[in-house]
Amino acid sequence: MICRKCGDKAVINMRQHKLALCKVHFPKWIVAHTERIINIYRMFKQTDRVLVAVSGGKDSLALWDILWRLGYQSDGVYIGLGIDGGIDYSNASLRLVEKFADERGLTLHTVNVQEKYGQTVPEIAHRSACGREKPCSVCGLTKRYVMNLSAREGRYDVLVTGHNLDDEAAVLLGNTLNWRTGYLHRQRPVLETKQGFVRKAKPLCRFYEREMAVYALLRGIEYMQAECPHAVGAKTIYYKELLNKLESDRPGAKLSFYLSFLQAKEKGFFALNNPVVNLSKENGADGEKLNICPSCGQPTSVPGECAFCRMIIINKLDSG
Ligand code: Q46
Ligand code: ZN
Ligand code: ZN
Repeated sequence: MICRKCGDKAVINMRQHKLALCKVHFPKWIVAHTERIINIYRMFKQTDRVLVAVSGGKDSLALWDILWRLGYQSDGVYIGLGIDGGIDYSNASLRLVEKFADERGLTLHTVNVQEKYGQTVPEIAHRSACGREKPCSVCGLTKRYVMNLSAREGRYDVLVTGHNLDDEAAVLLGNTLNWRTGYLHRQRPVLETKQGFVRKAKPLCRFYEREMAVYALLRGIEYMQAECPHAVGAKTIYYKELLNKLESDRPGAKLSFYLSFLQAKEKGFFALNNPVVNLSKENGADGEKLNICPSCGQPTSVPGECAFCRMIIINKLDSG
């Protein structure tokens, strides 16, 4: 297998694009293709201030590296969730993110959930009914809340995350299997800014996970190889395995599943006249009137304290 651009030995064959590239041309292609994706979906402009949510994993660090190479004004935010799992997961991830930012002279903001809100995410989850078994729903709520707050406080124009095609296709499969039309309506590469919710974008949404792994390797990016200990048994992992089986029989199936979905949305499928659209809370459903949380000033779909503040207040009462 040889590189289509120079004829050298290829390091990757992207069968969905019928494109094999070498160790020099593949990273360059990733950077250029990311810029195309940013422009196709009008995610942000060169003059925008971009905040990258970095976890220490390959995708978010690769994304930050790409944006830095493209010359975007990008800072990072790392959220210390306080997950240990026997491998000091959160602290080890933070060290890798700090090293990455130092090496490139980039600005990193860190938010330690325990220091700021009094408890780690597993501790909050342990006390709240919804998180007794797994802390993931508490974790997701906390991350969305802190990311939005950090982007607003820092006056960033857009918040970007490292979700790749495998992530997006797995979420899409889960939502389709259950016909969660509200979530299908909201699943997009860009969520516009709205009443206190910062604009969000996913510039890696058309890259396969394995492409980002090869990119990180070729760029020498040190990332957290271990999965979060709480990810074991997650439904999205199962959906990813199913999609990988499909992909190995039909190269390109994953990409076409996702892109056909986006095209269908452009044609008006999953449009607003669906009464269950309000099921999706991310950035608030379109047309939904948002309220302001009296405790923290962040937007919320229900009157009174937002879901995050309610969770923290109830936990403090329980532990006090
Ligand atoms: S970090 Fe948090 Fe994930 Fe760990 S606790 Fe679950 S949601 S698995 S992306
Ligand atoms: Zn080449
Ligand atoms: Zn609040």
